[in-house]
Amino acid sequence: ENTAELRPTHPLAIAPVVAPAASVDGFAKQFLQNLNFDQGVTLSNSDVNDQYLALAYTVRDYLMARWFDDRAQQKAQQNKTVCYLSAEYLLGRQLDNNLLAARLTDIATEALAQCGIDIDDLRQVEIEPGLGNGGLGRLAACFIDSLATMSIPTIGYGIRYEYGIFRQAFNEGQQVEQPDAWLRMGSPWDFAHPEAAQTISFAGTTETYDDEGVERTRWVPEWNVLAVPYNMMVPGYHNGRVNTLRLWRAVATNAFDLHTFNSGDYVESVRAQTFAENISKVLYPEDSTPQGKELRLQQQYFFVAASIADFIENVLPDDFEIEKLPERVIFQLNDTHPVIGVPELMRVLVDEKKLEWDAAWAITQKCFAYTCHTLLPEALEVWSVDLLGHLLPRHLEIIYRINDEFLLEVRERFGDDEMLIRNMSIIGEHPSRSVRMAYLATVAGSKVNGVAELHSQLLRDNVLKDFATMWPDKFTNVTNGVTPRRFLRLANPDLSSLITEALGAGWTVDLERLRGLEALADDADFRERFAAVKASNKRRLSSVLEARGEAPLDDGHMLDVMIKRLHEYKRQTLKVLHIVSTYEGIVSGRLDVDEVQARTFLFGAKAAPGYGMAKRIIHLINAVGEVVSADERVKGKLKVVYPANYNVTLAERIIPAADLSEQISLAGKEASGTGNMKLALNGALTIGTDDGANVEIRKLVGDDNFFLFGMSEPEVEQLWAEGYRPADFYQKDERLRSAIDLIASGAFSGGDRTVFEPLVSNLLYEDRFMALADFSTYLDAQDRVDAAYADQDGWVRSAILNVARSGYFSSDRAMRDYLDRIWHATPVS
Ligand code: NTF
Repeated sequence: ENTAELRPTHPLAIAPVVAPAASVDGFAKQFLQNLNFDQGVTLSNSDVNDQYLALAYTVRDYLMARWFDDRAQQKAQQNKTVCYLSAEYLLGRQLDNNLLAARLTDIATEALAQCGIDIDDLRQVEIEPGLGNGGLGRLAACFIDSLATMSIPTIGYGIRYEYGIFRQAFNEGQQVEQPDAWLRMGSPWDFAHPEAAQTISFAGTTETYDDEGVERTRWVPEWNVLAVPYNMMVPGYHNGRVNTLRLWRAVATNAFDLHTFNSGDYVESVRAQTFAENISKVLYPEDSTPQGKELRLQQQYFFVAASIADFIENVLPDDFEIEKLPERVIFQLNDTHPVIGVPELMRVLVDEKKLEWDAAWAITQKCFAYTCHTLLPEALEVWSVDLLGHLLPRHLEIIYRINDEFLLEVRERFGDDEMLIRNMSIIGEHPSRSVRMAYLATVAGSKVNGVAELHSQLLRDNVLKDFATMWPDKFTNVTNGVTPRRFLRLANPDLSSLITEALGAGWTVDLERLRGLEALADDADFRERFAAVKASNKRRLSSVLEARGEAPLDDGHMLDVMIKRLHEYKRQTLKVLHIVSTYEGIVSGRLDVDEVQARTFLFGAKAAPGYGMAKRIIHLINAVGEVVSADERVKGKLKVVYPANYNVTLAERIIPAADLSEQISLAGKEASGTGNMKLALNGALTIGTDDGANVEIRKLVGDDNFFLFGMSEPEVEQLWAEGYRPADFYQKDERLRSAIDLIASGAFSGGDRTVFEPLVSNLLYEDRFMALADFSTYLDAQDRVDAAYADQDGWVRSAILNVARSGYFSSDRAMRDYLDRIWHATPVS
């Protein structure tokens, strides 16, 4: 690559790029060199951040040659590339992952030890890039890991937010948000490429013009911004492959102020440039509830337009025939956030490449596929026509034409059924004119997939029913998966060693091999060792919590975890009602405290800053925790732990320690869940509803090793249809009444009844997610949990079976499914 346009004569300049020697000495030498020449310090003058950065640079150095090779190969070969378009990548820390992928962990540990440095101290320094909210962003990160490990040419495209998901703190039990300045101490894992910047335009008008006898349309934008790519390495596990994650940062163009702010006020016009740079400033912290803000649409168009242009201009060869685009790329739309890419590709093909509309549309339809990640109506993005037309006037015209032609097709198929036409139109009329992005994606995509079997079924039956009738073959399912490298091999080293000892090392890339553990569930010696690993993971978590100023975990407690975004549909409140009910039972004498199974309830959850009810629930959890954990009548049997700022790094410590996994969403609301998979894979037993991927987990691990409760999705539908009155359940169930009354009485708010009143009345009179309806079966299921836990041998056996039967939930399998059903791309050798 170095020699492409230059004519070097120096022998070193002609030689291929090589990695440093893969030895302790080679590593130490490179590390010290990076410390000296990149950080500008000697070892004795360096601090821990210098050392961390030099270590990161060193790991990079080992991956670099492979990265060059893989990019050159991508350009040279005519392989189809998966372009994963995602507004979020919740990556987690990079150091350990990259050390593992490059087989450098032991070498680096020893080399640093010889420099007098404990690598563990450096691990702690890394601030994780939190460029995502929750499941959707973490899924994208798992997928690119698997694609690299499977040698699939992939580019992950996204946004390099300057501030990722906010840092959560608690002030008197209430969430406060702080900015996440993750770049402050340096960002050793990415490479800026300002020379490869794309200019991205906004607003203005459109006009028609005569192009040698052909009438064409062009967009005359009003302002623009530079999209500067930052490349990150995505190394495959032990296969030498290094793919690229390309994240775009917004930088003002020089022309910006001259064009729009030509006021003669130099200082003001320079200041105004920062307007454009706001585009990549901050991740929107809403999970599943888009706000329809203009800046967000700017972000979406910004990264998608830059990505499409980048692929066409820089990845495809110069003489590429654009008609063949579908042979070379699939743009996978991670939810509706990148869907504006559909009219953008049409604009590029029709306005710039001057293709006929029909030809352009045929290409576009083959180049996109759409993954839907939700069922909540409020999570389906819509953009007001006014806003979209103002920001992207040409795209709105294109969307209108796509819609006109689509609705003609609907009429041809189904006749002039005006109701149906209105329901299927990409443009919604009520409450105001808007573009329904999920519909646009469905019309444009070659395939539409849900993320778990139940979810995909409900998409076909409800949310996108008419589209599924029209195009049954367009719809498919790919159940989510998680990367076993990060969430088992790295997060749970002791269990990994135990598994490798039993089965060999191949499971890391072939997770179905975990089936081999089934036989060992009946082996008392193996059970003992498995239990010892769980106990040691709990101790490790306990020290992590202590270091954060939390109370340590008590021995003998079942660790009962609920870790996920705070959302009403996920029903953290139902979990709180269980805790309060148990507490109330002890205090009132209904339960004998000496008979109660000791439990630590661990929560991890952030709430969207503008989501009032979710924040109240956080407050309630903390308030209940404070009272329950301190009440002597409980004799330390119930503890609530809620560490602030739950993130990937903390998840990696909690998951291996968990005994019980709470997956208690109302059936039909959680599209899939992925925390459920990570916990089962690490030997936690699930208590859960028949929702999302829980359904598949239960089928695989077996009913004996899973605690099912609650209404099924059809039962939920039926209860709604009959008219749901939560207060009836309150009246009927004494345990429920006592628990709610206790909260309402002010017992957790210093006697102040007003604090949780909105929460209580919401439960009693609205309860959209039917927590009260599922309360009694939930408590029954928790009784079954206690009984099962009392038989430790049986519990450990079930935990082993959970691990053994969770291989299906590897993101490698999910990638195989995408490849077979949607992408049809093949690995490179
Ligand atoms: C989430 N969706 C779903 O709520 C989870 O059930 C699922 O596991 C993940 O996606 C990954 O598929 C969203 O965050 C969003 F934004 F689509 F609503």
